[in-house]
Amino acid sequence: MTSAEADTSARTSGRLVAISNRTAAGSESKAGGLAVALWETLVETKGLWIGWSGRVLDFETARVNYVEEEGVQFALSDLSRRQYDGFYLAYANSVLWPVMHNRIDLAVFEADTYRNYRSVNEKFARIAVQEARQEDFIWVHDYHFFLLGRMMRQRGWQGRLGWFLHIPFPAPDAFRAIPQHRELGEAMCAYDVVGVQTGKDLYNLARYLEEEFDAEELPDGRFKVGERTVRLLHCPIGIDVDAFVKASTCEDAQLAASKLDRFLGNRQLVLGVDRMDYSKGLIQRFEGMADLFDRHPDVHGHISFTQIAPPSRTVVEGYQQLRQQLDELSGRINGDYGDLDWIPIRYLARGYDRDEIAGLYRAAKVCLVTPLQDGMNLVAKEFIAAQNPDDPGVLVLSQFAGAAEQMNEALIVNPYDAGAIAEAVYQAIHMPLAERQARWRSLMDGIRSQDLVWWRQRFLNAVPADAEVPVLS
Ligand code: ADQ
Repeated sequence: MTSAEADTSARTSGRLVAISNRTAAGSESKAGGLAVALWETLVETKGLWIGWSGRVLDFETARVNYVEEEGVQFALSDLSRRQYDGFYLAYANSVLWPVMHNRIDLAVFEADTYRNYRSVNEKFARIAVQEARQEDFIWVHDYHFFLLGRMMRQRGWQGRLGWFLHIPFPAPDAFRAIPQHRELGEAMCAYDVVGVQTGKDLYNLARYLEEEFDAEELPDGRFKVGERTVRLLHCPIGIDVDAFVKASTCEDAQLAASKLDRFLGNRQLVLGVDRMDYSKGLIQRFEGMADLFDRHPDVHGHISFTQIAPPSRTVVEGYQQLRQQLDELSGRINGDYGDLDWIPIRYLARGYDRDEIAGLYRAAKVCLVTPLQDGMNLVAKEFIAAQNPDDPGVLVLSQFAGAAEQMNEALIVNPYDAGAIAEAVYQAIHMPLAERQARWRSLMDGIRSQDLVWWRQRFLNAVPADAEVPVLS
């Protein structure tokens, strides 16, 4: 245990109580990003994880199902169809997600969906207050739960309460486009600590609170907002680096890489791995590749661009359209540039497991991570962790991914600029070994020193040991 960890466990005696929409209950390995970060502390403190069971029922229920795994308690609750549609699909993913990713044009504002958002926040606030003990530390996750902390306070919770936002906090005017922004903004201040991914998010959030609620920065760095004080923290999420290093050479990884090899022959692999989401910049990326084929005929037949993008949130408008656009665009590019013995773009609309993905990262000469807007983007970090130190690949990274604040040695591009993507890929495939190694080494040092445990500790250390008793209106 490092001294930072010892410090934290002393300050946070009591359990960790995590609250997130999805939990790791029942998943065989607790390997997904958030689960890795929280799991260790949950096991150590015999903690509690509260969230949605994953089930949607025809009726509303207040029932809580308890599951125990390795001493960790899960308190899970089902959602009714109306709650799932209104809270999850409509408000969280058709209002908050697009607005926070600067796509106000895609937001669908309908008054009654907010009612469901409130009711699901209320449901989990009630469960949290019922299950948590005064000495516990409650750590709420993501945009699904802006209101939950305030609702807990209103139900009498006086203990420590933190919230981490995994997605960007946009410029104040964009956030103001949400009709209920003041209620969301005020509710945020019921948390003792609000964590965001980047310095830019922190700047936007502080400005919003200053402009909207006359928030004042105190000498100790906390913000006074009305009767509350809240610590705003920039806390970039990292990955479990060793797990990815190990995964990249495991049997499943090698198997995936060798399957790919049969297809590639001696062509160089340019790889993209994303959830199919409009924030990930897939259309612009495909256009960037088309531009590369246009500008640089010498790469024809020598590289293969493979994009892995499993569909997500398929019933939300905007996502179906994206699928169709990608189908059309990849067809057009292959039609325009392909040859009897060369398919320029391979686009696989399905997911692969973590080990297989790690094997593909390691096989890639270039990885394209070009979101139009992204809280962090873990693919950028996973790609670096999975590289062969003797012959590392090159990361092409959007300036609008949160990860760009930490990963300067990547080739940073404007994801809207097809020409810039084209030239960055061209530069990457011609980059001399010594330069690739130097860039990779410093990127690897960075993701190692600010990994997943570092992120967790940074957040927990920011929580005041003696969180104040809140004043409620
Ligand atoms: P996401 O938007 O889901 O997360 P990201 O950070 O890229 O995005 O994480 C995706 C995870 O899913 C990665 O671990 C990746 O390996 C995996 N993944 C992606 N595509 C996959 C595929 N095709 N098949 C299999 N696995 C795939 C949100 C925010 C991000 C923030 C994270 C964590 O939007 O900005 O980095 O939370 O805070």
